Amino acid sequence: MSAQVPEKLAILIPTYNEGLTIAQLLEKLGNFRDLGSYQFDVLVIDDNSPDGTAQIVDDLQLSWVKILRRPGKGGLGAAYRAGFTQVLSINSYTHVVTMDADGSHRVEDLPAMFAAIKPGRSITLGTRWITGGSVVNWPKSRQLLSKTGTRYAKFALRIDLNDLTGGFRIYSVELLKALNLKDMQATGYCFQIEMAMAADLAGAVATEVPITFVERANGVSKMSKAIVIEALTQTTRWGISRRLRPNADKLHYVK
Ligand SMILES: Nc1nc2c(ncn2[C@@H]2O[C@H](COP(=O)(O)OP(=O)(O)O)[C@@H](O)[C@H]2O)c(=O)[nH]1
Ligand SMILES: [Mg+2]
Repeated sequence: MSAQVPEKLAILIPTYNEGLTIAQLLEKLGNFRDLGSYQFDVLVIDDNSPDGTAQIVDDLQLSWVKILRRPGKGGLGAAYRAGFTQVLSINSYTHVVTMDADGSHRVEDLPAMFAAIKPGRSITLGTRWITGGSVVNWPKSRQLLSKTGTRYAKFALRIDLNDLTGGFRIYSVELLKALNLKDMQATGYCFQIEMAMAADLAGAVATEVPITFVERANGVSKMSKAIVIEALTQTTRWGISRRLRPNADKLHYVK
């Protein structure tokens, strides 16, 4: 299947206390946008960050950047679902990119990801754990957690992908419109696993692109024990439910 050039993209960036990192990322995206090869807008989804992230973004006064202000910290999954709903209500996008605000997902990797997009229902996954992919400055403990998490999800959900917890992705709008986003359950980071599973149930073509993940130089990680426990519990539940009731699962996630 040949690749599809994205016509108009929305880039979603969830933020919680990313005042130290977001301006730098938007500057890089702005330079990339100025090259003119791709048309995109950015939606920052901020959970009322106490460090004033939303105000910092506002003050930059970039016409191509909008902010979705949410009342309080509600988790990554909830933030992304709200972001998807907002960009899908604007009928001009063909693809939606998701990326972290802290610089871990490199703008330099976007062209290769764009080039890999397949037509129709598609998900393009920035992947650390394949040949050509790598991580920089990530503690061994986090590497182990990420690799183990993916391995477990791969086994539990029977999805043959190599980075199920990563958040650097491109979804076709065609795929997102086919999903029951409002019926998704994940609050935290296991949202990434749930979306990969839903894409699989919707018959999406999945393409893995090797990326270099660079650990943040500023700000702090929002990863927590609660997020890990939710991921473990939910993945186990989804795995059991996929085995016991595969059709019910499909009806739950796919319109
Ligand atoms: N809006 C919103 N963003 C979040 C929340 N939790 C994490 N994020 C964002 O999700 C991205 C990944 O979080 P990060 O702390 O870097 O996680 P790590 O890379 O796994 O250590 C960053 O852009 C965070 O600001 C949340 O509850 N709400
Ligand atoms: Mg990070």
